[in-house]
Amino acid sequence: MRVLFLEVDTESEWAVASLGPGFLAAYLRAHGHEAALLRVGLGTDAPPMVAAVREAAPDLVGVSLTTRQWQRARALLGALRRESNVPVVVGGLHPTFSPEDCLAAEGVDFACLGEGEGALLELVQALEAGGPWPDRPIANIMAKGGARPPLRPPFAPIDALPFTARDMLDERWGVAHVSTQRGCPFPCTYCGARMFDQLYAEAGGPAYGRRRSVGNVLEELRALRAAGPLNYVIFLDDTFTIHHPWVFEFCRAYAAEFAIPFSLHARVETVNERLLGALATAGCRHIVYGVESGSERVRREIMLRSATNQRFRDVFRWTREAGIMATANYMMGTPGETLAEMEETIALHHELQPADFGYFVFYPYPGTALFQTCLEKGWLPEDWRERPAVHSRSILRLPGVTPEGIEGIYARWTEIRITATRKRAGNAPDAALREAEDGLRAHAALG
Ligand code: B12
Ligand code: SF4
Repeated sequence: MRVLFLEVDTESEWAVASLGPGFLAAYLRAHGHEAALLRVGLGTDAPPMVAAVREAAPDLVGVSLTTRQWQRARALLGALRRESNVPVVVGGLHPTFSPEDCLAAEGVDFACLGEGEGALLELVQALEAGGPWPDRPIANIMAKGGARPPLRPPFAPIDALPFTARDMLDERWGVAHVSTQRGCPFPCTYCGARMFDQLYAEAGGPAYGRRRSVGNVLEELRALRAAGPLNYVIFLDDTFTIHHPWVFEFCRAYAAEFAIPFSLHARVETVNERLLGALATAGCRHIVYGVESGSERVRREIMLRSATNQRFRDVFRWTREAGIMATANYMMGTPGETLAEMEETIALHHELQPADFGYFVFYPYPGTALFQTCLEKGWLPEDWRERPAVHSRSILRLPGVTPEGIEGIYARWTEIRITATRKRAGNAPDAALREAEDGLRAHAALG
């Protein structure tokens, strides 16, 4: 069977395509099926997208969706259904936690809840055989009008998964995106990623968290180098530094074979000076840390993150001293956070002095604990499903804080970003600087 994955872009700049289909395509191909990618760039309207799908003549269309991608995908899939009856399955974070919403939309036939490899293969096999049949539910696959399906156990052993199908990711410049683990054990209340862990925990089966062996990861990197060029590796794991024995083993083995710089995501509680030193020696050049708030109260009481501000100061200093660039990500407008506490985040940023930073207005992702709070307290507007999931404006009606107040803080961050860019640009000509600043403001407005 031929499966066509649509990548529904929501960003104006180029970004790697979703990782999920990279894994799914590899698994389908290993079982004798065909898979291809169609990227629906921002400039592509429904008619050319529909024409491209028809030309590819798939037997099934698959779409990986975050909440941000869902709105555009819904319009595109509706347009596709008006021209073609090809079955459509959606999967990923958004369909997992909003399957009913997805299935209520025109043009969506199936939603995959949780991990997709085994489920999609079984769906493909059932479609080939003339199904699927209402009396034979496929674990993880919910059909339009159907009941919630049972969950299959997480894929095991994880090393048995075929390596990511690189042609599905649209990678460029010899930069490879590698995933070494699934799941995150932390309880952050705003985070969609950890909800997979909770979903599987509630189902009562084996835990969702798994990590590939160091040997298996290196084997994939060797294959990537052989297919070349391999200039940089981005580890996209939620928290690369969770299990120290694994990280040290990886550093030793990677350093012995590869002289290729790499980056990763970490949490300040999971690193120390020794670990950062080992990562730097192995080639780590960049770590992205979620700081989120400069208020210890907000982190502790609203986000369930207990690290102190001193821990952040120490870790950012150690990272710099190890010769690794640190990026900090900040969030503003979480439910219960005051404007004064949002100011504390700006103050902490000036202390941490990260090499780069990202700033986002809080959006309540379905499935998360904070989404539930917002729903129960009536802070979500009635039409929240119709509003774009962006990170430049708050969609919430929060007590004590106005959307304008949060927008004011967001604008401050944009100015801090512009000042930082100016400082970095040094003697660049005025016109080039103004162009860069306009670009930053436009990007900030998009969120
Ligand atoms: C890598 C990554 C990116 C990459 C690639 C995007 C991607 N979707 O892979 C980039 C850098 C582009 C990115 C950007 C953003 N991201 Co991001 N990203 C991640 C991250 C860290 C890892 C994803 C990953 O590696 N998955 C590995 C694969 C194997 O897992 P998977 O995606 O869940 O796929 C499995 C199943 O879901 C299922 N499945 C997935 N797709 C499909 C499709 C079909 C047809 C089927 C049947 C099954 C299926 O099968 C797969 C294999 O088992 C996740 C966190 C996480 N752990 O999910 C955040 C995450 C997905 N990102 C998130 C966000 C918010 C963003 C941004 C909005 C950030 C920002 N503020 O700018 C942007 C916007 C992206 C967009 N267009 O929507 C949120 C999404 C929350 C939500 N509910 O929507 C997450 C969950 C982070 C979080 N902590 O909350 N991101
Ligand atoms: S550490 Fe990161 S991935 Fe893990 S639950 Fe917190 S925000 Fe999510």
